[in-house]
Amino acid sequence: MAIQLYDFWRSNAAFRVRVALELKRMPFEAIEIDLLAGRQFDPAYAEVNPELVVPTLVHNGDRFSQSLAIIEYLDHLQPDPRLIPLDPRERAYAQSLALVSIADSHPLTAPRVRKHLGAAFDADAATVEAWCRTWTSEGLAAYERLLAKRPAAPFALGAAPTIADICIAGQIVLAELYDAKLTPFPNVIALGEQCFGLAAFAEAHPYRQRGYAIQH
Ligand SMILES: N[C@@H](CCC(=O)N[C@@H](CS)C(=O)NCC(=O)O)C(=O)O
Repeated sequence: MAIQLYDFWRSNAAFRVRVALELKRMPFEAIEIDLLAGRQFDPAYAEVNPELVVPTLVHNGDRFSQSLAIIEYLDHLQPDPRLIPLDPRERAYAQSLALVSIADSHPLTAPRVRKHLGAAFDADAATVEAWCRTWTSEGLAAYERLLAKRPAAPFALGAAPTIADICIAGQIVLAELYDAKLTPFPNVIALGEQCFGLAAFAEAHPYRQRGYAIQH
């Protein structure tokens, strides 16, 4: 089963897919698209993903984008462990947690947004960092309130990690990248310890990627 992943060490959306592939023990070839160097705008990559973002997953010649859709496809290919539950209520809950980061918080800190803040509003690097810290912290605060309502046991939906944990772990990674404080969010910290205690999460962390080692 040949899988390629257009990937970048710093990409939070790619992190989600890396964790899913690791949890499912599905080998893949990573192809780096250096977002910091603007390689997502290369015409060759526009052919691969017309949205000009990573990740893109290629399986047997078919291309898939959007981390949530990719993970649903991986659940179809390799249902064990399932990352998006089949039970309708649990499925809705898992996806509602996932979308706090995927749809509401993380997009506000994407490279295209950071670039636009500088180009259109003269925001300097420190202002852009502060912007990213604010929206990352807002996402973490939402997760903290949600986890207080339904405590993790030990993962968000129970015994095993799902898409919800992947996205909350991704939000923790964003906090590291933007130096956002985690201390106000004890439920998030506890869940993060469970997640990054697993090799699949630890291996997928941005700082463990080859591209990070090369650029630092
Ligand atoms: N909702 C998308 C997010 C895709 C996305 O925005 N990816 C970022 C990296 S995390 C990207 O490639 N951004 C390029 C840019 O903003 O120019 C997903 O979950 O896959």
